[in-house]
Amino acid sequence: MIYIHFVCVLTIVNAVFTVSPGAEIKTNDRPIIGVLAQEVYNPQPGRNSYIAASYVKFLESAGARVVPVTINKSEEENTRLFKSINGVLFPGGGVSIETSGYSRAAALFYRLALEANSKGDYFPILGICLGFEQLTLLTSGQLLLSHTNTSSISLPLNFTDEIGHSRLFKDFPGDLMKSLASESLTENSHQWSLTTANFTKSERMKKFYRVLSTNTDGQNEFVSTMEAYEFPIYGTQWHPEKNAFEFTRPSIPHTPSAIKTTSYTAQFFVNEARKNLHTFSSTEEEQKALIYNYNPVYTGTESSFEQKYFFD
Ligand SMILES: *[C@@H]1O[C@H](CO)[C@@H](O)[C@H](O)[C@H]1NC(C)=O
Ligand SMILES: *[C@@H]1O[C@H](CO)[C@@H](O)[C@H](O)[C@H]1NC(C)=O
Ligand SMILES: *[C@@H]1O[C@H](CO)[C@@H](O)[C@H](O)[C@H]1NC(C)=O
Ligand SMILES: CC(=O)N[C@H]1CO[C@H](CO)[C@@H](O)[C@@H]1O
Repeated sequence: MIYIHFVCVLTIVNAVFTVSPGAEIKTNDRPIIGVLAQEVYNPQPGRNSYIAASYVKFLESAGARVVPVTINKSEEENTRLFKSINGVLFPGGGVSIETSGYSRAAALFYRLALEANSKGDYFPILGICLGFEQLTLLTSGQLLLSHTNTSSISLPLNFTDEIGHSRLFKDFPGDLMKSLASESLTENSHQWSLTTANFTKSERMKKFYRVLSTNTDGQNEFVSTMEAYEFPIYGTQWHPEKNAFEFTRPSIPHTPSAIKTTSYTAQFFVNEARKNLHTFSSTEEEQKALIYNYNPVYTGTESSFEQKYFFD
């Protein structure tokens, strides 16, 4: 391994002291990951918030189970949930990154993750699209986003010189990296972007994140993939989950390399969650929290998501 995360080093050191020499370092092979819900446009009884099912399938496909983080949970409830789960995903969507229930939950999980990781309790976060934008606000404390012409377009990734240090892409096969750099395998569905110029203006962003790839809408270059230097925090402005699980838009690629992009991104993030050892206090509490208590609804005829989970 060329690069070891410093928090990861702390975890390994702890493990070395608690297991006999030569024994396997403890990992969690039953990871449970929280996915943030967000407000719907037209609330109805029982349908105040939703999670697009593609994010759930994305995580499940790599061996994780999912717990929904619904928007009405109190800070106490979410703090308790944080101590029970092994990572959190901030999905894409269309709510405010300043005032929504989604943004409140994201801010709490982000703060708790920084605290936990600083103490050697490895807790990963993946922000996708809106989740990437949310991470940008949480880290910089500023509204750095610019309008871009990037709704429904798939693009190749323009990898930066930093790619050799990347943790996120480290286990991607070489031929897939070549395809990612030359073929349009990453679907973009956003109207706001973090331009490279605005990233560079923010000292906090520059200190915190390594930029792994950029893209352009023809006018402005924007950051499309970033990972924190010292925390297991990752952001993609593109949608790794859509390639395998969403078919509603012609811009979503489904070639074999596109599907591998979904798989390797999911495996990377779920493997990060395997380094976290949080557990629910009882099997009953775990069972009650899992997304298996809800049924996805077919929404592909009326929305850009094939299936959604709805919540109160
Ligand atoms: C980010 O870029 C936009 C231009 O797209 C600009 O209006 C805005 O002020 C920039 N934000 C910062 C903090 O520089
Ligand atoms: C936006 O980008 C598309 C290509 O993805 C292009 O056809 C269209 O003209 C662009 N629109 C503007 C306003 O630049
Ligand atoms: C890729 O990024 C470099 C700078 O990092 C830039 O010079 C080049 O034009 C970009 N290519 C594309 C296709 O955006
Ligand atoms: C039970 C409850 O408090 N429901 C609220 C959850 O949040 C949505 C959106 O903010 C409200 O509309 C519900 O009333």
